[in-house]
Amino acid sequence: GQPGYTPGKVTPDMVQTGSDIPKDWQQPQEAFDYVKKDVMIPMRDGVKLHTVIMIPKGAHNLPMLLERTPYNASGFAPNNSPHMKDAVWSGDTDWADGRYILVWQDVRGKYGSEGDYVMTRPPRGPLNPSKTDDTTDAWDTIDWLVKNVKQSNGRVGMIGSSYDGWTVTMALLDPHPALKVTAPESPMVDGWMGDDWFHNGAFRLGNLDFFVSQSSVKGGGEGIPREGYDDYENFLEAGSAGAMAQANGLEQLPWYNRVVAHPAYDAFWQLQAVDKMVAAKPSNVPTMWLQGMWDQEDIYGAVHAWEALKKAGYASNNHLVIGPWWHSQINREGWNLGPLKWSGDTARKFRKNWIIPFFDQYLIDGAPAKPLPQAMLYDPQADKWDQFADWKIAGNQTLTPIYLQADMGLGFGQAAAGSDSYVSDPARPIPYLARPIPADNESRWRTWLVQDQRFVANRADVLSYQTPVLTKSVTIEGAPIANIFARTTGTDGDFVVKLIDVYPQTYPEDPKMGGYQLPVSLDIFRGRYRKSYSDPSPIPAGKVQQYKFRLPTVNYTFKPGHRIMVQIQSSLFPVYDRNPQTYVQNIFFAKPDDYRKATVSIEHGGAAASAVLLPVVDKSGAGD
Ligand code: PG9
Repeated sequence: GQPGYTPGKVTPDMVQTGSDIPKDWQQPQEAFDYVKKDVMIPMRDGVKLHTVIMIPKGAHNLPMLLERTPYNASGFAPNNSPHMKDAVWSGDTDWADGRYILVWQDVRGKYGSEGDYVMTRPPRGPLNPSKTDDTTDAWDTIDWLVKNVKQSNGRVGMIGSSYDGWTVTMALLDPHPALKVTAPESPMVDGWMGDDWFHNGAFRLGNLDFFVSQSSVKGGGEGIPREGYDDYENFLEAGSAGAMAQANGLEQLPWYNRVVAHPAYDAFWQLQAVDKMVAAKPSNVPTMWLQGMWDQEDIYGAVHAWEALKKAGYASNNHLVIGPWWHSQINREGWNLGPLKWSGDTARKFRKNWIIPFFDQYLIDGAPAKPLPQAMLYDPQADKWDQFADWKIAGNQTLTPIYLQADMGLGFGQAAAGSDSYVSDPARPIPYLARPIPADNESRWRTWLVQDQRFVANRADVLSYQTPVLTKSVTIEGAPIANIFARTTGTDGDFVVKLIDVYPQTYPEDPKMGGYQLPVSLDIFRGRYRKSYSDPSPIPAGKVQQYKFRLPTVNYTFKPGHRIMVQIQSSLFPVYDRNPQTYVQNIFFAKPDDYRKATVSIEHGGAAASAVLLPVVDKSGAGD
């Protein structure tokens, strides 16, 4: 049988009268190779910002790497490990090698920090009457750090991607003398022109989720609940962006209300364009401006800030880097971008071989010099980095038009006048990914810019012009410019232009890529802004108009055996809200009746020779 037992007596040690939680629990620290501190750093107005500091044990005379974030400073060291390398998130592993003190700070009003949160808070001035902004907060933080972190050598570097790249950029407007080097990675620089919120005036619908998750609560919030699995259907049924927002309570959010009150590029946007601000107050801090070539969120910022600084005469301390990456992939693994495979982990190698040595040289005594070329851009077809001693800013390049021609041809020669038409129907917008498009599919969102475009090839409202098979390579270095002449029967309309590399039908190096239509550079333009970004005007129905806009900067070679394609369409949904194609005051609030079909005619040849102006370089000589 089973063993029995003797009924026991209750002794005093069995009884707990107080709390099982001690007043002051101390984790034994012997095994830890670092000390982690949570501090509240006072700003000049008394508001305290929550800051996490990780100091390698026994450290002295070490530099500090600072990241200022709205995304929860504590989350950057999420793992309960006694080893600093394992305790930090993977993007910081390579920095946690005992040579740096790591510092993450919650921006004002988010997570553990006091004060009010304002979305990408504008600098002190007309849009911000207070005495603080992210420039003063960075200054005050660095001042406190160098005075209070005794293990430091008094030097600070700042890094961070996206919003955190924006905070780096704001620090550069009045850098504390201890700030010796920075790397804004995919920084948000101009939210209307081409970073997160809009591209050339077309609103990016996914922001509605961001607005809610970011500004409905102090900590981490949720996005908008979805009715169904396919976001194409969800947004189509909702109607306008404003209708989707209203149905989900966004009018409670001050930032949402400011955005929808300013659909055009008025002073609200002009006065927070960071590229203009850094050029007006250029700093001498050595800076690496970095972004992805297929950056699906902030493809505009780094390159425009860098160009503005080069134009202002500050190219010697400002460097441009464009890697073969999706947004913020620099801090993740970079073996591939969707189907494009690289010969190694391009992100980690770049962090280890370039970013860290670049920082070391300014922050660590005796570190070897690490001169950076003016620009480094990945060459995706050659699968290697190119270095440029003089990367040309837009406007200083020689542009070679590649013209739309009859019979859906494309070529460097002008063609006879003609046009091609399609019916653009807002009730059937062109998807940006093959449907269904689930709201939370991160990997498809990250790779949509390299999506094979054959999924739309057979739509009657997508025009695809292509060259014959190339016999010689065509290399472009810089920003292509779309220069489209078109008529529409509507009074407003969007134009999406895609520059595409069409792979050979058979591609033995990677058979799955046979016939692949790879977007090299693409963007959207909202027709009402064709004459002025700040003063939109209706499109005169039936009259040829010019739509000229810059596409994202690339370093790309179309190889022999490939073709170049230019694709044109009038919607890209639901990345971008639909243009009703009837001129209304504010597209956020377009009514169901405003959405009408329009016949769009794209002109070619003659006086209306639609083209994409390509920054072609002759690579037959040695070159960079
Ligand atoms: N792209 C995001 C963002 C940056 C700046 C403002 C708002 C959003 C990000 O990844 O942080």
